[in-house]
Amino acid sequence: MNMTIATPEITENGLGSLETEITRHLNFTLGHVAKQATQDYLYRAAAIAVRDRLVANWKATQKRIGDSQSRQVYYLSLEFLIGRSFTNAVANLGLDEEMSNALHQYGMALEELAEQEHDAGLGNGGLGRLAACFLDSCANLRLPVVGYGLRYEYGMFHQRIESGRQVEDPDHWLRDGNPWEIQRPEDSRRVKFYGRSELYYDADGVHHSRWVDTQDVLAVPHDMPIPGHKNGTVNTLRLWKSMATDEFDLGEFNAGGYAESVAAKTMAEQITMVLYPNDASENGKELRLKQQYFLVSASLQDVLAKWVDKNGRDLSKFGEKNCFQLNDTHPACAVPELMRILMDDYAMDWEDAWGITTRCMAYTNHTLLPEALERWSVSLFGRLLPRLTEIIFEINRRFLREVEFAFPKNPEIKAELSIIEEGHDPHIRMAYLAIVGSFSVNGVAQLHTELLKAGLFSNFNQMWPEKFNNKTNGVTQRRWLSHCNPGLRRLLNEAIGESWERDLSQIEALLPFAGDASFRQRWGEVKLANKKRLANFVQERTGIEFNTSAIFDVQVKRIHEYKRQLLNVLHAIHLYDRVRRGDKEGMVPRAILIGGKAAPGYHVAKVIVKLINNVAQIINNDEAVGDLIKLVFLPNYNVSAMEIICPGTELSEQISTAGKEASGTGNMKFMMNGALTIGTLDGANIEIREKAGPENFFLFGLDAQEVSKTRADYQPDQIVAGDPDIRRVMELLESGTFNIGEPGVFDILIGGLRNPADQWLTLADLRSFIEVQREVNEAYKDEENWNRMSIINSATSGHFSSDRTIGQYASEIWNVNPIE
Ligand code: 26Q
Repeated sequence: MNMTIATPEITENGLGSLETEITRHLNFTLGHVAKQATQDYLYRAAAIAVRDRLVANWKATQKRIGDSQSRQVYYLSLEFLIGRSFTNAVANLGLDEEMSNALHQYGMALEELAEQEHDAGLGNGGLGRLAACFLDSCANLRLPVVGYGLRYEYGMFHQRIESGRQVEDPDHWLRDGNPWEIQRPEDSRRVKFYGRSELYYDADGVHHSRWVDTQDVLAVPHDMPIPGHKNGTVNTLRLWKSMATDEFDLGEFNAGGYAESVAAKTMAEQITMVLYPNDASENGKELRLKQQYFLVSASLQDVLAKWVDKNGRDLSKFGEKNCFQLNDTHPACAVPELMRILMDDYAMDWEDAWGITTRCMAYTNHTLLPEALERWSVSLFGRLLPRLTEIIFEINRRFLREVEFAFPKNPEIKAELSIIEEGHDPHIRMAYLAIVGSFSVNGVAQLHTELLKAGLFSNFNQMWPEKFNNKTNGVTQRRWLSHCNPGLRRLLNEAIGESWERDLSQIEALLPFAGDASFRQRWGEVKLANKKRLANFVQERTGIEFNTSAIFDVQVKRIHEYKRQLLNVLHAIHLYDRVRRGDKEGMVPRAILIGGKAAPGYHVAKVIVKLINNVAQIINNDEAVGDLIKLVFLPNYNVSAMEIICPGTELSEQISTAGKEASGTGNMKFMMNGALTIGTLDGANIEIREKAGPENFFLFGLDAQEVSKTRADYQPDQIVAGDPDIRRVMELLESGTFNIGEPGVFDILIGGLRNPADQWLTLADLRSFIEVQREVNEAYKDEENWNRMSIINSATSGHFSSDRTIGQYASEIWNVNPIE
């Protein structure tokens, strides 16, 4: 190894060159012999060296924000699906070259070292990744936004496939330490649980409530730096870890002996132990509610304590100077919790407290599935959070008076709109609580917002139309184009300059190049290189070889019935059936990739995973098929996998039942990287098609209105009987071709497809899907035109940058400006 260690040169921030600093951290911080550094130690030393560079900017950013009189924003989320941080930080600091050179001294390439980092998988899917993209954009736009979340010891589970079935393993991502976090015990907060609420009179004879006999848990913050792109800004993501208080063992837990009471601390420490892996259904577990309240209470106390440090106990301007964005209803306890703190800890009266609360809370909804709306049983809630429950009942009492006034002729509406769903086991409707307590309620794509206003929340929209607004999602082009697709980045920079990295609307300048034959060819070469990279990745993970001249046809997302991975499999079976019948004239080879995790308790989703694997097994091993069709289920789809997948994808499958996918964000990542979309008129697909132009988008299936109408009289058996292609697909499925020796394993899926009450109308869209897939096949043969369409998709993706989305949150909801 070439070990010329540079002479220590001190830069203006007091740090030596990266090379010097890496060596120093290897020797002193990590106590290692630098010359024998393993990849793992080298990664850690390099990461700490980068973190040191961030710290100066981090402090300066905090100071600038503190000195400004700006409103501050807090993004409250149970999930931040960050992925890796190393390359992101290096690129944002403009250190790529210096880092590459420094690592070269150790015989290591930057990309290779970056592989050492474990993904921070602190989220399920779209909602969690959106939070991470938003933080990136806030830092890029220099906005005073802090993320608040939980520091789960175990993130999203690791998925393995065994005999075609999903197996979950815990993800202990912190095992080797986390170089990106700084623990700040001095900012710890105390969070109360259980106990009871009691009334008392103060010295002036005024009565108040207080929450007593509680079991308290400590919240210890761990801060992660969120760097902006070459702009000196470093914002903060503050993640709370739960710890037992010192007196914890003195409570009711010391009935046993000393050792038993120390061991009882685990109750407190469990709160942030693990991320719940459900992404679309409420589960009503007490631990989940503890997590939600723990996040909310610690974060609100944190903000208030800092306010009091700076401004004293005058809270009259608190509402005007602070804003909390609630990422779905998961942190909706923030509404009653802020009321509690203002009234019980700061002796404010109800009206003033309510005025402040409703000035600073804003709620984002991410779902159209009624079964996914969070509800908590009043009895569970009341036991865990008695004082909050009282406050929620009072919020509801006052709200229902307003309802009565707004709808005098409709007495039933009170029960419909009540925050408390009555019945023998009453429940709290968290979405209603969030709407009543917020000044803004937004959906995440145009269609989604319209459907919310007309459907789930129509009565609220009638009462308060001014609250409702749309913020179509976006993704950060810095991770999802610049970082993950260096080949395309270089081509773009050469053609149109670098400004798109900070402002994606500039990518429109690419449009004229769609007409340039030599550019199209280079575009195609970059795509081919990315397909090779993806094919290698697939081969390493699954052993299956993709033919790089095949259409790379990809569907990666959580497994859910409404996302219709099943429809995709039915199409694969149809292609297989055609090949077996010898009907393969003009068929272009296809490499179909499907990936995603099923919630461990979601039985049907797990059977879908099994079906994909079994069908793949048959198709991939049939000699008659050869290279014409390959089908792969890619295990453990996550952020880092997507960074390899989306640059190599040519066809992006966005095939949900119309009216069910709130937005989708994978669709945007694929578009930026030049994939064409095959999709329904659902979520942000509609806006993608509008921007790209209908001629550059493969549309199929029923729209949301037609879906509603079709449900009334849906007869899937007739569809099967009347369509020979579909009949053969169902025959293959029903004859057990894909489950030899495993009788009945797919009955639940077959029964669903043939059920007139099938919510997802899979067979209703299959014919149209097959037709449009044929158009894809034909279009792909015209390589020039395919590349032209691909360029147009990238060139018109500017709207789907999270910078645009965050710009709209800042001006239309938060009322904040960049800190200069
Ligand atoms: C709720 C209660 C208990 C346990 C877990 C949950 C839970 C956790 C995560 C419920 C839902 C989620 C995640 C939802 C989600 O990711 N929704 C997606 O949000 C994206 C960003 O807005 C949209 O693009 C997708 O359309 C939407 O499905």
